[in-house]
Amino acid sequence: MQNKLNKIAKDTNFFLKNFINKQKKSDLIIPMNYGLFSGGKKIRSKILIDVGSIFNINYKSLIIIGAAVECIHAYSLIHDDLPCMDNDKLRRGKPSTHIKFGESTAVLAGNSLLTMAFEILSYKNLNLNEKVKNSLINQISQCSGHLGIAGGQFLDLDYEHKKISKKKIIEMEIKKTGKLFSFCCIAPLIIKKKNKREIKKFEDLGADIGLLFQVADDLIDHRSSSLVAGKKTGKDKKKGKATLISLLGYKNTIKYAQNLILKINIKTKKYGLKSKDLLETLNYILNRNK
Ligand code: GRG
Repeated sequence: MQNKLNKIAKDTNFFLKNFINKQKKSDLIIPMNYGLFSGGKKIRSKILIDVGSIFNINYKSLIIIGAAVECIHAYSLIHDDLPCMDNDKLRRGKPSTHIKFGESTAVLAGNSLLTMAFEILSYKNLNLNEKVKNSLINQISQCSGHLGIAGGQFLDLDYEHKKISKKKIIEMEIKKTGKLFSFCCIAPLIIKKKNKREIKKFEDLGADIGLLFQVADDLIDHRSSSLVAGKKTGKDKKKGKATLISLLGYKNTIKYAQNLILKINIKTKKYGLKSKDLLETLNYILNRNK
């Protein structure tokens, strides 16, 4: 599994470096590169490639679409660490972007990575027809905006130090984290021009995977050390974050995550051997330590 992630990271970074190098230079390139290339597991790209392989999508196209996703993900991490959000000084074992370059630069580097995602999806070398590209841009925009990542982040901050129901915590985690996974799960079906019903099934699958990912992230915050995780741990409790652990307790949250994997396994059963890579990624997500 680690070899597969390393290959995806290498191919994605190769594409992104070339893409950025072809553009005119600016002072924001260094902080943007810092946020993009300071590590990162590339799990979202892996899910995109796993689902893409079920639908026989060309690897190069998936790497380019994944690069756009990684730009949005890097942007979300840069902004998440800002003092007005989660105020974290450490990310991927290194100083957060605003610690290294200052707050205003971090905000602008983040914004530039968001718009770069749209540039990548409309890139002429992405060998897809214009209608499909348009649809991908439309979907990734919806997943990132007020009904997706940004909206989920708002709820995450709003729920601090409040008693929040399980339903609302799940809804917040699906928006904050699940929506980008949903995009990764539906992009291959958009390319294959599948019908709305099938796309909805994969959107829901992505929400389950994203929820699993966020629950695993919360478990890491609860049990792991900063040295291993590469970011400050134990902070959810200190900040009064509304998580499933704060509501259900550690052991019940592990059970909840295991049930989620079972649910996803049932949903992907019909794809047989073709879903083997995806299932391998899910087990990695739950058992990772960073
Ligand atoms: C990005 C549209 C947009 C809005 C900004 C700040 C913000 C609003 C949203 C924050 C969303 C966020 C940080 C969610 C947490 C998701 C999460 C668990 C991130 C960690 O992902 P990993 O472990 O990171 O894949 P690596 O370092 O491996 O890339």
